[in-house]
Amino acid sequence: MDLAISSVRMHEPTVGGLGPEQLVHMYRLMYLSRAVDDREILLKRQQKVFFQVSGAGHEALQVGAALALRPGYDWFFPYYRDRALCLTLGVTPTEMLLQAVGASGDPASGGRQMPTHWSSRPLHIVSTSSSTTTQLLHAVGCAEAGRYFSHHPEAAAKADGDYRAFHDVEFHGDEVVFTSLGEGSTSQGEFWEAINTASNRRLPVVFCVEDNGYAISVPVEVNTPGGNISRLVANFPNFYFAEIDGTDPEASLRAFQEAVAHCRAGLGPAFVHGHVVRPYSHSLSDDDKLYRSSAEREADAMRDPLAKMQMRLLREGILTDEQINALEKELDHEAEEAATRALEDPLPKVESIPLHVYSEDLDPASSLFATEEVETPGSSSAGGGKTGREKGSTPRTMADLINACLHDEMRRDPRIVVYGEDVADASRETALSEVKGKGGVFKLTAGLQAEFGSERVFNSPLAEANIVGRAVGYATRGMKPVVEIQFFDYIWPAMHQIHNELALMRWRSNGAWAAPTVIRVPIGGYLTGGAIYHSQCGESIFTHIPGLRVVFPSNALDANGLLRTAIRCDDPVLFLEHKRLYRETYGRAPYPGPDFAIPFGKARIVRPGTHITLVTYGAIVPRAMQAAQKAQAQGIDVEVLDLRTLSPYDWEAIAKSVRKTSRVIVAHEDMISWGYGAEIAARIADELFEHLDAPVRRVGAMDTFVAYQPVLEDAILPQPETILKAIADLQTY
Ligand SMILES: Cc1ncc(C[n+]2csc(CCOP(=O)(O)OP(=O)(O)O)c2C)c(N)n1
Ligand SMILES: [Mg+2]
Repeated sequence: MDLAISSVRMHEPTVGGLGPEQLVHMYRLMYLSRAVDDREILLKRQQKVFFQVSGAGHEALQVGAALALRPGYDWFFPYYRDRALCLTLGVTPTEMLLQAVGASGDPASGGRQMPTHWSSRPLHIVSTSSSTTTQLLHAVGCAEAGRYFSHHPEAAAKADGDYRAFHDVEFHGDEVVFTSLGEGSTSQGEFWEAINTASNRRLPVVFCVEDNGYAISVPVEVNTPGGNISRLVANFPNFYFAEIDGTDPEASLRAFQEAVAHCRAGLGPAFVHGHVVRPYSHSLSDDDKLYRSSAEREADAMRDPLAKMQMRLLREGILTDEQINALEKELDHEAEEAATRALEDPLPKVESIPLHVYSEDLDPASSLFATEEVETPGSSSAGGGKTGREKGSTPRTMADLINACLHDEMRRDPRIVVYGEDVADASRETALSEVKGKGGVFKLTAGLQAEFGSERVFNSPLAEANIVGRAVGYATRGMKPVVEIQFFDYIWPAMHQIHNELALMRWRSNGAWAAPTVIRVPIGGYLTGGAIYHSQCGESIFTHIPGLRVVFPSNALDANGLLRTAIRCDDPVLFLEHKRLYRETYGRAPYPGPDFAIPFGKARIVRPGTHITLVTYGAIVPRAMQAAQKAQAQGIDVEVLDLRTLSPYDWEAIAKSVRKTSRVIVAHEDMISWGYGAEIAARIADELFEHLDAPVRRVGAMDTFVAYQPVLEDAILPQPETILKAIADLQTY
C-alpha cells in the first residue's frame, strides 16, 4: 500500500464508499497533522517555539476539504487552525516548524509571523493574518479576479514600466477559491459582507465554517442566535449548502466534492458547515477547564476524529493494531525530524527587518515617474482636445483632471477595476442609454462605466471593509483595484483591512505577496455645513502605517500626476482628495496628457522666501499662500512648501529650506495634537536644531471635530489669519 501523502488525490467526485487505500491516506494526513501539533507543543514547552495554536479535532474536516481541491490551481485563504488542510495541500512539516521556531528559512514569512499563519505561492495559499474573518473578503476578490482574467485573458499580459512587470498572472476558467473560519468568527461583519458579494455575484468561493462550539471561552450560542450558523445563512441565493459531522473525513470529502463541483460549474458559492471538536483548548495560552464542564469535555473527547478513524480502520479490518502503531511511529518520527531540521536553520538577520515594507522592485519616488514638465499655455491643443487625450491649455479643475487620469489609465491598463459606493454611472445598465449617469457622489468617476463597461466599473455594497478587503484579493492576483471610499469620515469600517491586511501583505509574507491598490478618498472640511461627518481629516493615522503610501495633492495638476504614479506603482496608496479643492478656481491646470506623472516624495516650492519656511499640504496650501502674501506686506518673506505626498515625504526639501530660513511652521487642517505636523516638527528639532533661530511652530485645527454651524467651523479650522498670526509671532520670536 502506497502511503505517500501526494499519491492519492481525490478532487474528482468519488463514487461509492472510499477504498482502504484512500481511508489510510486520510488517516495518515490527520495523524501527521496532530503529530506536528504535538511536536510544536513540546517545542513550546522547551521555549524553542513562542506560540502554539493547534488544529486538533479539526483534522478530518480539513483533510476532506483539501482533497477535494487542487493546490496550485485553486486558491486558498485558510485560517490558523488549518494545519491538516495545508499539510494535505503540500506544506511540509518542516516548513511548518520553520515558521514555528521563527527561522530565516520559514517560507511563509521569514520569521515574521506566528506559527500556522500560512502562505505558499506555489500552492496558491495567500498569506493569512491573525485577524479573524478578514481573509473571507480576500477570497471574494480573488474569485472576482480569476473570473475577470478568464473573460479578459489579454489583461494577464505583462507590461513594462509599471507594477505589472512584477506580477505574473495565473488563472483557470473553472478555478475555485477556498476560505475557512471558526464559528465564532461568523459574528464579524466581514463574514456577512463576504457572503453577500459571493452570493450576489455567484462567485466560486467555498466557505468552510469549522464549528468547534467555542470562540476561546465563548460558546456558540452566545455568538450565533439559535446556536447554528447554517440556519441563519440558509436564504442566501445561489449557494450550495452542507452541514456535516466534521469529525468524519469521508462525509467531509463528499460535501466538499459537491461544493467544489457546484462552484466549478459556475452556479455560485458553497457553504460547508462542519461540526468538529477542540480537544486541546483554544491555544497553549488557554485552559478550557476554566470554563467547560468535565462532562462536556469528555463528550468532545469521544468525538476526536483521530480516535474515531483509528477505530474504523481496525473495525473494518483495514489495518491491524501493529500496522497502526507502525504507521503512527513513522509519522511521529517524521514530525521529530522536521523539528530537528527547523531548529538547525539559521535565524533571520536583523538587517533584513526593513525589507519588503514597500516594493523592492519599483520605487514610486524614482525617476521613472518624473515626467513632470512645465506647461507653457497655448503650446498644445485646447481644453484637452476633442478626445480629451491631447494636452490642452484650458484650465481644468482637480475633479476634471482626476477623472481624466482615471479614463487614461483604464484605457492603458486592462487590469484596472474601479468600484465603490455610487461610482458607477448606473448599475441598471438598461438605464444608461437615457440617463447621464451618477459617476460618484462628487462625479469623479463619471463616464467610466459608460466607457469601460460594468465588469470594470461597478457599485459595491454599502460596506467599506467589503471594498478594501476585496481589493486585497484582486491585487494579490495581479489586478489593480482603484477603489473609492465615499467620504474619509466613513473609512473606519475599512481600517482593519487597510491596517492589518492591505499594508501588511508584503512585509508579513516576506515579499511573496503584495496588494498594490489605490484607495481614493474625498477628505476634509471648509465646506460650510459639512459638519462632523463630512469634514474629517486624520491623515496622520494612515501615515503611521508602514507599507502604505499616503498622497494629498493641493491642485489639479499634482492630483493628475500623483494619481497616475499611484496607479502605476507597486505599493498600496491612500490617495486623499480634498473636497473643497475639487472645483476651486485655485490650482486649476490644463490637461497634461496621458503620461504625465509626478514621483512621490518630491515637495514643491509654491512660493520661494527667505525668512520663514511654511511646510504644508492639501487645502492649507491656498490658505498659506494668502497668509504669505499678507505677511509680505509686513516685510516677512515666507517660503511655502507643498509636501504633496505625506508618506514618503520630502525631508530633503524641508531641511534645505529650514537651513536657509532658520524658522519653520508646519501647518495642516487636521487637529494639532498627535497630528502629522508633530512628527515633522520633532524631526526638525532633532536633526536641524543648530539651524533654528526659533522653536518649531505648528498650526492646525482645534482638538475637536468640525462643527456644523459655519461660525464654529471657521473657528475650529485654521484660517489664513491663524497662519498669518503664527508667521508674525514666529518672526518676532
Ligand atoms: C478580529 C479579531 N478579534 C479577536 C481576535 C482574538 N481571537 C483569536 S481567535 C478568537 C476566537 C475565534 O473563535 P472561532 O472563530 O470559533 O475559531 P476557533 O479558534 O474556535 O477555531 C479570538 C477572539 C482576533 N484574532 N481577531
Ligand atoms: Mg470555534
